[in-house]
Amino acid sequence: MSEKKFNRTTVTAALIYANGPIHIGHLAGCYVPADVYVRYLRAKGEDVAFISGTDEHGVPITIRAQKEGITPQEVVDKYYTQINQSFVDFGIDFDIYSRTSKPIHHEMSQEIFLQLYNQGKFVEEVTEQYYDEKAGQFLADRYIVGTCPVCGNENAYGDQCERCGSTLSPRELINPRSMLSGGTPILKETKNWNLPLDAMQPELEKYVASHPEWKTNVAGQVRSWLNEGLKPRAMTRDLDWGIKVPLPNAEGKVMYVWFDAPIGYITFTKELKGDDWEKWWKADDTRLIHFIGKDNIVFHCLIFPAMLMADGRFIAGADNVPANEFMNLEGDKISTSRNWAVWLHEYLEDMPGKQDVLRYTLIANAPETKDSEFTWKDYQTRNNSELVGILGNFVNRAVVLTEKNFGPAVPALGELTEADQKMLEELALYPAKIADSLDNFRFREGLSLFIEVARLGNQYLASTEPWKVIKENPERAATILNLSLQITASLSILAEPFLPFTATKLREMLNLTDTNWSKAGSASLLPEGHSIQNKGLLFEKIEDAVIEAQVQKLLDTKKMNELASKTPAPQKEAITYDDFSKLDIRIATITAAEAVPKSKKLLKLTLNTGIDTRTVVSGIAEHFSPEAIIGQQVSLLANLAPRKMMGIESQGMILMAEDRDGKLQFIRPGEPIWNGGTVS
Ligand code: B3M
Ligand code: ZN
Repeated sequence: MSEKKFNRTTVTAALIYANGPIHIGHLAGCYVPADVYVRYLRAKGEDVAFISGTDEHGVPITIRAQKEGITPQEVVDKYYTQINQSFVDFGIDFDIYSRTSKPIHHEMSQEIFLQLYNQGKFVEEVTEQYYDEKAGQFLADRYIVGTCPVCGNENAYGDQCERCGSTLSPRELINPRSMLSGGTPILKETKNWNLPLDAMQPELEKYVASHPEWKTNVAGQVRSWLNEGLKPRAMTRDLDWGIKVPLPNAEGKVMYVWFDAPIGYITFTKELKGDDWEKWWKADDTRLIHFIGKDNIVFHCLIFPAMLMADGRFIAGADNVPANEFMNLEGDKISTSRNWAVWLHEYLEDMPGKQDVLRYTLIANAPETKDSEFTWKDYQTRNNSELVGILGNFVNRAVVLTEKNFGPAVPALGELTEADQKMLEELALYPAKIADSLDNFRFREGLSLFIEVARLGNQYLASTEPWKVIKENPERAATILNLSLQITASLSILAEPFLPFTATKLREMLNLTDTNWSKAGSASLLPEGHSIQNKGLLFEKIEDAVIEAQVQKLLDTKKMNELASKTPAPQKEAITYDDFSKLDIRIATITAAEAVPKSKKLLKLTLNTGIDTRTVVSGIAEHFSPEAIIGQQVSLLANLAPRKMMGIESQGMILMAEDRDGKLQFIRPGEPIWNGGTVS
């Protein structure tokens, strides 16, 4: 940690693209740790601004618009609303959650762009860029895909390979193809404004070297970038969705989304703080912390600092960027396109009131040093054995035993035993230990220390047994329960960063108003006679059926994905209308059905065809039981020449559709129609 004295902290959480909902990977990687940290700073009474919002420019937005058949503006409106609501419901307590499409942000971005331009910080360059002639458009970033030169992934984007994490430029892709037309692009000249990161490398090296405290996964990535040698990077694009480049000779140019997006942090601070905003970005005694996922490291540790340095009016780069690795889900990478995710809005609907359970699981498994894994089974175990079994159990016993024996008030504290003293000494150490974990962005460790406090409470109750002592020595029982409630009061303060809903409930139960972090660990948070109120269990056991339903949802997704990856058979040779009109296809009803002896596959069906009653032998015995299909309508190819199967003459053929699994279904009218009705 650097020795500088700070008086306020600007905490940012990544501006996620407003092109899809939030999932647990986003939460575990960025938003939950940011919220834990901010709640902790607030609990210490520090001055903090917690800034986030949606990134509403860039190719990810326009590609989504094309997919959904709506305008980019409609895309960002839809997803901003959804994302914002999920965060509110989940309790991520931003001071502001804004959007980069707002006019104030366009102004701020243009102002900063011009500041760089006027100071001669950009290098203008005419280069050949990929261009899709069919679409009449340059192919920036994600509009171009091809084979990754690093790992061979055939679907790497023009700006990044999602498989190996390499940051790319379109010209590095092998076999590039356009996302717009699928065709091979041509090269065409265009002018762009570059930030000469190569020239800025010494300055950036110095900046990075001044932060030896950065997490190893972050420092490692930054190091490897610097070792490779930074290259100039274009800060403009030939697109029509984005912030217009504010120069006279820049028709059809917008800012690179990674130029304007981080400026969003500054804009939103201004929106939040009004005239008082500048000190949050300019003062020496302001600390800047960016929470992000690992795919955004280079932008926050090198490119944005380079922009700020080039501008010259701001803090030149964050003090820390505690980026996380990725969280996987049930053995597979989380993926929006494969729908392999636990979506926050769905979770909130499926598991009402269980925000803290998810937070707990995500923090306990946070991908702080390496990729981690979310499984529903682990979620259930953490809830049932840790939240219910340890935390909930302790608090419930302390409160219920007190109420039962002494009424809803804190009982008197008598003389302390050696064991009491020892417990209190231990308790007193925890707030500083947890603070040390949180100060150093070790949230998993902080959480497990927090649970140790509840464990300490359970051990204290188990060794002092107030439920037995009460009979002979009510005064002693009063002391034990007084101290148990003091532990509970500490828990209510220490829970705030990790489990905010639970912390609120605890504070209400204990009527506790002064919840500054410095008060935690004290033996005298609750005076004798202070009224308390049981508000019921903190956590409920989660049953197997609930977990199985979630697992089933994922299994269904897996199945859908497998099916989607199979391709339908190619089209057959062309036929004439006359060929087709020779077929006599009509609707008939199955009036009887029976198995064909000695055949696994065949059923003998009797059909009412409207013109006659006839027998058809059909190879569907493995898909349908005879009883189940009597009365059903089917399509019959009626004029297929009769042929014998297993000694039975079949007079026609029933039309079936086969799904990707090879399962058969009848082709039949949506509503019952008359037998004999023709299909043409
Ligand atoms: N929108 C990437 C993302 O959503 C990007 C982050 C911007 S942070 C300034 O993952
Ligand atoms: Zn790759």
